[in-house]
Parts: sequence; C-alpha cells; structure tokens
Amino acid sequence: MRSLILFTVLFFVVQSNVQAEDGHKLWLRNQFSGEVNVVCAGKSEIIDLAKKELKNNWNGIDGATIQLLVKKNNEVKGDGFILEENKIQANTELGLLYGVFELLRQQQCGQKVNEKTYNPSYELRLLNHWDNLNGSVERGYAGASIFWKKGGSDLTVSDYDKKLWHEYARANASVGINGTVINNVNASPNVLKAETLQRVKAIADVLRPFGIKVFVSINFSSPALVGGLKTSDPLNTEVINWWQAKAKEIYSLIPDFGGFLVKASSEGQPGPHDYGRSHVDGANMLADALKPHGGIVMWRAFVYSAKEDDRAEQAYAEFFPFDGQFRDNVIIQVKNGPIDFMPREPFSPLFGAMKNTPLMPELQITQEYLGHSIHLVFLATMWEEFFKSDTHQEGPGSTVAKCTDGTIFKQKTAIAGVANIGTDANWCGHDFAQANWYAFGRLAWNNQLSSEQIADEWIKLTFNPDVNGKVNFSENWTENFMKPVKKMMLDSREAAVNYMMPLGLHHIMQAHHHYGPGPWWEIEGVRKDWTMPYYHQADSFGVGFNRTKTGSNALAQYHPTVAENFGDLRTCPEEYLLWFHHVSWNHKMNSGKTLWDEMCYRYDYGVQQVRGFQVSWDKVQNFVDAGRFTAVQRKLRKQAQNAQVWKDACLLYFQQFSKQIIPFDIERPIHNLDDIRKNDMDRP
Ligand code: GCV
Repeated sequence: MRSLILFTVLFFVVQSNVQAEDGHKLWLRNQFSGEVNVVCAGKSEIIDLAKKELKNNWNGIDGATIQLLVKKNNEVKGDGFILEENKIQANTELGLLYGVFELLRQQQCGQKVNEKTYNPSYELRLLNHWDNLNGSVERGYAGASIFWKKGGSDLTVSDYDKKLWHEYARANASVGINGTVINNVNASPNVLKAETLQRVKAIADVLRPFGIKVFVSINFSSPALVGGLKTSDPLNTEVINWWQAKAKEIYSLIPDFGGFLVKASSEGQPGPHDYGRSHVDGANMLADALKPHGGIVMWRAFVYSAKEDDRAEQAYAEFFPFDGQFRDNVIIQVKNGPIDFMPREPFSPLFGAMKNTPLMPELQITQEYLGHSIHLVFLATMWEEFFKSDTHQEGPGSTVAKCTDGTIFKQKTAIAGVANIGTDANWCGHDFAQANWYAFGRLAWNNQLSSEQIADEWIKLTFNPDVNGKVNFSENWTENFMKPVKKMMLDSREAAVNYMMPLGLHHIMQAHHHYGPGPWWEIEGVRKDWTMPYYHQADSFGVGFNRTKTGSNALAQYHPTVAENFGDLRTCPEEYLLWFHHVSWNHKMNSGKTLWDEMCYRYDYGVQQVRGFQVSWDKVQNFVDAGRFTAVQRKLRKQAQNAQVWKDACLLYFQQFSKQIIPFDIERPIHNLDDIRKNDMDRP
C-alpha cells in the first residue's frame, strides 16, 4: 500500500513537471538560484531589474559578490558593457542590465565567464510586429496579437496585458532588443487616434524599464483619413502642420517614443506618389516633424513600381537615385534580398551601394515562406550567410554586415526583424521557432556570432537538463541530445531550400497563404510579377530568370565584381543559378549531373533530410518533457508530409517542360499533380 502511495505521489510530481513545460518561459527557464551579493551605487527601475535577475538566476559561486558600475569608458559603445567575473561596468544603466543577462547566460550555458568588452553591432535592434489593431497578425502563425484585442474596439488595458508585455520585454532585453514597432506596416490610420495612443502609451510604460522603445507604423494618408484634411500631400502646409501637431501629441504622452515606420507607395499602401511627390519628400516631411523630439523615420524600400519591370530591380531603381537626399533622422529599411524573404535570396544590391544614406536590414523572423509555424527551420544560418555576403562596394571584404553596422559607413545603425510572436502559450507556435526570435536578437547585438554558437546557447537554455538543481550538461546529454538537435537545426534551412526552391528557384509557392507549392499559379488579369511562372520561366529549353545583360540586367545593380561572378554561368554559385540565369535542362552541374537530374536529387534530398529530422527527434525523447516532445514530433510529421508534397508538385510540374524522367534511384512521387493543384492540399 505504502509503495502504491509513493508511486502515486511520484507520478504526480513527474507529471506536474511535464505539464509545466508549455514553452512559455522561452530560453529563460533557469530554476536555480544561488546566493549572490550585489553592490551597486545607483538606484533606478533598470538597476532594480538587473539586481532581481541576478538574485533570481545566479548560477555562479554561491555567496559571491558582484559589482554593477556605471562609469564612462571609451571602449564601450552605446549600451555595451565590460564583463568581468565579479564586475559589470557600462556607460548606461541599460548596459548593466545587458551585462547581467550576458553573465547569467554564460553561467547557465555552463561556461567560464568570458571577460571582455561587449559592444552592440547595431544601435537600434528592433522587432517589427505586423499586428493589426483588430487583433489579427498578418503573416502571424502563433495566435493573435499580444498588443491589440480582437475586434479592435476594446482599448482598455488589463493586468493580464501588462503581465504579458512585461514578460515580452524581459525576453527581448535578455537578447539585447531595444525597440519594437507594435502595429502592421499595412497600417490602420486609427493608430494615431487619441484613444489608441493611450494604449500605445500603456505599452511603452511597461516596456520602458527594460530599455525598449516603442515605435508605430503609420498610414501615409492619415491627415486625410483621420485628420479631416482634404489631402495628405507631404508638401501641403496644413499636412505638415498636422504631422507636427501629431508628433507633439505623441511625445507629450511618450517622451521617449522612437518614431515611425512607413510602408509607402507599395502594395496598395498610400504614399507620396499618390500626390506626385517622391520618397524623399514624404520621408523628410515626417522626419522634420519628429526631429525636435528626437524621433526617427524608418522608410521601407519594399516597393513595387507601377511598371511590371523585373521586381528584383525595383527597390534599387527607386531608391538609389535619392542617395544622400534624406534627412539625418531617416533610415531606409531594406529587406535582406531583392524580392521578398524567399528561402534563399542573394543580398539586395542596395547594401553598400547607397553610401550616403543609412540603411537598415529587415529580416523576417516569422516564417511566411518557410513553412509558417509548422516547419522546423532555424533561420540563423540564412542570416549568417546574408551578413557575410560580400558586396565589394568598398573593396573585397565589404560584407553586408560591415556596410550596415557602421564599420565602413559611419552612420546611424539599425536592424529590424519581423516578429513571429503571438498569444500562443509558447509565443511562437513552434517550440523551435523561439530559436529564431532568440537568434535575431543575438545577431542584432553581434552580427559576427556563428549560427552554431547561437544554436548551442539556445538549446542549452531551452532544454536545460536540470529540473531543480544546478546546470549539468553531462556527456550523455551533450552527445545524445545536444549534438543531434544542433545538427538538425543547422541543417534545417538548407533542407527547406532543397524541398521548396533549390538552385536559385524562387517565388513558386501558393499565392496568398504562401505555404505549399504553386509554381503553376497565375490568373488572367493579375499583374505578371505576382504570378509564379513569371519567376521560374520554365520552358522546353530550360528554367530560371535571366537577370544577365541578355535578360532584365538586374545584375548591373551590383558592384561589377559581384555582377561578373553571378553573371557568368561558370562562376555563379549553384545556389543562385536559377535566380540569375535561364539554364538548359541539360546543363552540366558541378556534380556532373544535368540540371534536371540535379533538381530531382535536391528535391528528394530535402525530403530525406526532414525524414532524418524525425528520426533524430524520436531518438531524443528521453531528454525532453512530454509536452514539447510531442508537439515537435507532430509538427515534424506534418513537415515531412508537406516536404513530400513540395517535391512531388515541383518535379511533376517542371517535368512537363523538361520532358525527362525522374532518375530511377529516387523515390517516385506519391501525389498526383492534378490532386495537389485541385485541392490546394497543403493549405495549413
Ligand atoms: C505586411 C509581403 C507579404 C505581405 C507584407 C509585405 C511587406 O508581400 O506577403 O504580407 O505586408 O511583404 O513586407 O510589406
């Protein structure tokens, strides 16, 4: 009887631990705290937070003393800090908080303290939320908005809201994020109404102690839409006055308000072009309104021209001529690639080319084109590739990282990531999608970090094997959990490229939801550059978009060294081949195979990789709590099914053009093209 009671008690203890793991704690799961004495002269809300973090999460020597010191040091940039075993020194209080998070991270990763100066790569490290005021999230796959309530009419702020925003702010600060844009770039003008601004203020008040500034996306036609004016022409005096008054109103509520993010004259959003004005006219007018208060304008370069030219050329064509003409509080926000967050794109030719205008990279954390919150795709490898891309604009080694982080051009620096956060218990829908939020923050802080280091840290912090004691990464855990899971993460982006769009193929997904394959999608009357055949150009000769001199010549927008390299079939890296060239199905690839065969093998390999991830994950079951294990296992199953659909759809579709057989050592398609097309069977 006694043993039955003991068993029952133990069972429930184990069960409750398991149930507690819904992923809500993110990478901040430490459950141990030793004794620590904190010495600090200053007193403020930030210092209190820093002390609290130390006291609650200390994993260093029990009873140690640590000093927090604000003292000017020229080696330290912005909110950077100097970390020593028993001292954190910074120029600002926020720097101390970041130092505390770094120290605790190292302790929790079982590392010796790495004593050195830590400086941020970018001054502004921002999340962009595509959250609508009605509570929905554009391209959001993790529930509803954490900022706006369903329907949009209820703007009251509850204790629950504040708690959630507090947790969100803490998670961001722990990885160095210091700003957030809390509404969609497809912006409702209502965000600027007095009653909505009260909620913006409430959010800003909760985020402030963690050093996070609030920004909003604005609708360029707000003066007419909510201000009662007849026009929103940026050169009209009444319009100018309206924006100035609005800026004053905002700053009276939120003295440290960050500024505006603007999507203008793009995808149906209003902008200066509606009034016969330019991007410079629009951006500078807003910048002048914000300038007296210290605010900035982030003006997006994601535009479509009215002409249906090669879309890859459009941002550069519209913005490059304006280089040097923007006010000093304007930053141009540029997506990493020239089209739109594809699984793989070459870097946008604007990076390094606009030498007299600050440019900030925009990365997409939410997986719009990478399997939503169903596919396990770790994006750090993609971003590492982007940062390391050599623009050659100021000689060899002018990487995108150096062109944007102030190393080459001494300008304001910033970076944005489109958030993957929602009201789901685990914030991101997929437990592994949390790693992308984490990775974005870590890279925004230090764009030289390797994806391997980031994966290493994230796994240790997120699947920390200790339950109620100190961290203990045993050899067994490292060999049999850490290693295979890290490998799965590091391989996952390339796997997605393989089963979705290998060899430089792009924009061949289903229209609208952007989840499954749709290389056939086109509709009479729709502009060509919204259809998929426009991007792959498959015909009986071959496949791929010719962007060389004999095609759209988009290559001419790159530095000549890059253009030459990408422009020559013999030197163009195979991962960009079909991005830049229309290539014969019989073209000999590096492997010796023809292009068609290579394509077949790549698609098939992508599927096999996902099947391999399933095996890796099933093997680590004993190391993971049941909740997260099962959730990830189920998602991997769906990913494997979907990868198979991608392979079958693309190979059967392109086979209609190549008229060649799928090599016999590759598993046959298991779906019919007709069925996939008819059922849009991958709709999530
Ligand atoms: C917010 C793509 C997405 C849109 C997004 C747009 C943008 O087109 O599909 O949902 O709109 O990019 O970045 O503005």
